Amino acid sequence: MMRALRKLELTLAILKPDVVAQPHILKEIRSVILQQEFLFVRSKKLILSPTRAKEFYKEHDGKFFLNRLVSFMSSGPIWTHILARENAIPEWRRIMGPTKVLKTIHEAPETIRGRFGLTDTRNCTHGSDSTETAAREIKFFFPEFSIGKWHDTEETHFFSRQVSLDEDLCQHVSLQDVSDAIS
Ligand code: IDP
Ligand code: MG
Repeated sequence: MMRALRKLELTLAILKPDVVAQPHILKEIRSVILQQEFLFVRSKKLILSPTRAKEFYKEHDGKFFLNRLVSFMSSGPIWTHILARENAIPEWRRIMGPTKVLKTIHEAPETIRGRFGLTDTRNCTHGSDSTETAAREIKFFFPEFSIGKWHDTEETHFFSRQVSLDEDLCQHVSLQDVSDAIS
């Protein structure tokens, strides 16, 4: 019943170590995210252990690139974001561009990976590829977060854009909460 009322979709985005190591690129990608009308629901900066990175990418078990992917993903800090938007899942992947940077540089140079990607491994960003994946990946990084509860309580403020960006947290907060905190 509640599902049909949902207007915004949530997705899990990761800004990978190549991006976080370059503050001006991090800033530029954040501004693309905002220009494209995504809202930051929750954000965390962290370092993945190799074990956690392997768990996150378990669908790629056995692939030739898994080892280098796991060592890259655990090589430095990453930012993880829960992003909200209409059609957030396909839209975030569209803005990221295709996976293989060495092709994407030529075929979709305007995308994030086309602009800033370094190699097929160091390709800037991650985005969930389906509703089920998004739910699993959000839970992986934000176990305390409830997607259902967010839709029931916070979505309405985000949908009507009654939110403001807390730049330090990299999180949009409901204007209601801000005025409650001030009064
Ligand atoms: P996605 O990130 O676009 O969803 P996946 O196929 O799920 O792409 O692959 C996960 C990650 O593994 C990619 O983002 C990239 O970092 C890495 N990867 C995928 N294919 C290759 C490859 O052919 N060579 C090196 N790294 C790869
Ligand atoms: Mg993938």
